[in-house]
Amino acid sequence: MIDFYYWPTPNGWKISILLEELETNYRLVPVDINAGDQFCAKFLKISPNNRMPAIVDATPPAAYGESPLPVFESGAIARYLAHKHESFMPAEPRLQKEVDEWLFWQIGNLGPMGGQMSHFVNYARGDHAYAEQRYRNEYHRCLGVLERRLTSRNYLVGERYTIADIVNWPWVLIAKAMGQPLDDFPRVADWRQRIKERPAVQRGVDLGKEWQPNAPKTETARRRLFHQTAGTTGH
Ligand SMILES: N[C@@H](CCC(=O)N[C@@H](CS)C(=O)NCC(=O)O)C(=O)O
Repeated sequence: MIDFYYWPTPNGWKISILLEELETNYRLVPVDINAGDQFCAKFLKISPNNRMPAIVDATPPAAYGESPLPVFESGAIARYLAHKHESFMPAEPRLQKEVDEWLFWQIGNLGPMGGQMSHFVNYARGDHAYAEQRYRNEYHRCLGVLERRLTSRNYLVGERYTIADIVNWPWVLIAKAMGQPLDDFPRVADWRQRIKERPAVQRGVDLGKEWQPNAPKTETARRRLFHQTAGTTGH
């Protein structure tokens, strides 16, 4: 059984979608990031960067030893689960290398740029025109990178739906809501729609939506989420 530490955000959806695609059993452990759950000592032992998603696999493959296996960072979790289940990861080393490229690209580019854009578009108070434009441009640039990649293929790697698509997709799902219509990126728009139609993807995105996972409402919550330092604590 896998314990899945989760809150319904694009980074959380990467793993809720993958778990649903794998049709594997998991136990959901909500990590309310607006309430400060990510700073609880028990969670920090699993995910030292105070970020979800994370998992603990009580029954890892024998090569990992018998004790429960914690994994943090969505890219590491996706690779671990794909290898464990031998799914959504091609067998060919050359294609595995390409999956890794697009997975690391998401973690280092689309995710952080989209995340900062979301911060300045949705949450920052006051006027931050330079920062907002900077991240809008970077997000737009990243969508252009995806558009070029998808020009001659339906999925990011090898004509098959892999974890490279699964980790990138949630950060494209939210494009329109962040004020970035996909008109400039027709191949990305088609890819987004193709993946959105998968029942497991819909189940993954719906997971926990009844928790009202909206932006922090109190000043304390805003400070905890948006003004973090090494000294920030939870509840
Ligand atoms: N690089 C990390 C990013 C995870 C991340 O940023 N998670 C956010 C929610 S989308 C979070 O847990 N935030 C809690 C906080 O900021 O304290 C991953 O891909 O797993």
